[in-house]
Amino acid sequence: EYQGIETGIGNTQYSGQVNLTTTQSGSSYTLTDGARGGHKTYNLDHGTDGTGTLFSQSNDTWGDGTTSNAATAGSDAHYGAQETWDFYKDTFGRSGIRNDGVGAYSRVHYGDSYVNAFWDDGCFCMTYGDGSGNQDPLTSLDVAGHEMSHGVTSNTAGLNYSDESGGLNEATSDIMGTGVEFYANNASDPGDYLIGEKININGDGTPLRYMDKPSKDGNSADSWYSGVGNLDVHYSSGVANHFFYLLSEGSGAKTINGVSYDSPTADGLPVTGIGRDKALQIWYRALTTKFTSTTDYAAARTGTLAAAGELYGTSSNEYNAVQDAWAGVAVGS
Ligand code: ASN
Ligand code: ZN
Ligand code: CA
Repeated sequence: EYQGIETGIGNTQYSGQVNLTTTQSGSSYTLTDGARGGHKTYNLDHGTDGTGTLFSQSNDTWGDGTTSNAATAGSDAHYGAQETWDFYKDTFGRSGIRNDGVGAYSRVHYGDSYVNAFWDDGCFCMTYGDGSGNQDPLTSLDVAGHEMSHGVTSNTAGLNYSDESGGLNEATSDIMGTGVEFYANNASDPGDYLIGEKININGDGTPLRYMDKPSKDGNSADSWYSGVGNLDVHYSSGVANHFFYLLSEGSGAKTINGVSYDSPTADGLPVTGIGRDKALQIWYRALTTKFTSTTDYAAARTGTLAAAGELYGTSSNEYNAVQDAWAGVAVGS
């Protein structure tokens, strides 16, 4: 029977109508991405273990943009995996989470009213809940990019998921998830420096996290202080998220894709941004060649400076901006 890689249509909840890479086997189509390591998307249908069933149907148009169609979340998850793969490949030349060309898999509709999404190194897979009450499914692009980036971190620096290294692990996922969102350049979900702005996780339409001024969430740290590593890793991440925003966009008020930001610095001094593309290159090089499991904020400063020096030279604007952005979050001298 015929077997081949196809381009289907996904009617997603968050990203509008998109192209999805699928596979045709005879008269059926599945959410199997033959162009990206065979990444598959499964329906757990409220289960909490195993893989459930691979999304499979007799035509190649998936979901209807609403939660009443199970394949809508499947479309968002498949799209998120596809864009995350392409982001890493096109931005860094990385081929999949382990850089070995092998795809992972996604599972949607995990459990009942589950308000989270997570990467699991054991199954080499990612999982999405449907949310609870008026919260929405956790299948947005930045969440997909965030979760898969935990796999990248595990396979590179291996940052321990506690203390300051845990904050750096979380921030790496927010930074790369944001990179994915900007990379996808989707009109329904344009790039921003907010995390989880689409999923109504707080029930009042506010995002989960803010990179320009992390304390806007009521919990995250804007800047380093002794003891910041005792915070939950999703709050100690604020220091590095703020660093990344400052390095990319600079301090002060700014509007990007219709979202307004304001990013005051800890030292009151201005930071001139070098653009997100260069900031991503610096962070990725540090993650993959400088950071280790025990890297803390002081070492992250040293590592990103070394990366910037190698990429742009130690007397470059980029190198100086890394210094200024860390000073802006009270890290280092
Ligand atoms: N969604 C959460 C995260 O990626 C899951 C966890 O607590 N690790 O941070
Ligand atoms: Zn995370
Ligand atoms: Ca976002």
